[in-house]
Amino acid sequence: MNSNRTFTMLKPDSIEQGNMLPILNMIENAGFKIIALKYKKMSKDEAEKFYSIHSDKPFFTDLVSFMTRGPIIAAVLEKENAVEEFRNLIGSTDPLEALDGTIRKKFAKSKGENAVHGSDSDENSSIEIDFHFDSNEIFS
Ligand code: IDP
Ligand code: MG
Repeated sequence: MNSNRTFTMLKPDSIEQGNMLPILNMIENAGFKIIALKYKKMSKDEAEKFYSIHSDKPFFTDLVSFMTRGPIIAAVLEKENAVEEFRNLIGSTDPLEALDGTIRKKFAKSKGENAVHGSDSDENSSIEIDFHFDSNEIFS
C-alpha cells in the first residue's frame, strides 16, 4: 500500500461540460503529480463493480447509468498524504456543502453528478488503482 497515491476519475459530467482541462489544471496546481492517466468509457459491469459498496443504496442505479453514459478520465495522483489532501481538494459529496476553492464547489451540479471521484482511504486507493491500471501504466 502506498499512502502517497490516490485514485481519481473525472466523471462524465466533467467531460460533457468541457471541464477536463480546468480540473486537471486544478489538480496539478494543488501539487499533485499525475503518474497515470486514461480516457475510457466504463462498462455497466465495471461501474457496478467499482461502486459495489453502494449497491444497496437508493441512488445506485442512477449512479451506474450516470457513470457509464460517457467517457471518464481515470488517473493516479502522487503527493504526500495524497488521499486526505485530494479529498480536501475535491470537497464534500454535495456541492452545496463543498467549500470555496474546491473542485466540486466550482464544477459539480448536484450530489449525484459531482464532477470527480476521490478515494476515501489508502486501502481503497490501492484497490481502485489496481482496478483501472496495470503497474506498467503508472509512471512514478
Ligand atoms: P464520495 O464520492 O464523496 O466519496 P460516496 O458517498 O462514496 O461519495 O458516493 C459515491 C458517489 O455516489 C458520489 O460521488 C455521488 O456521485 C453518488 N451519490 C452519493 N450520495 C448520493 C445521493 O444521496 N444521491 C445521489 N447520488 C449520490
Ligand atoms: Mg466514496
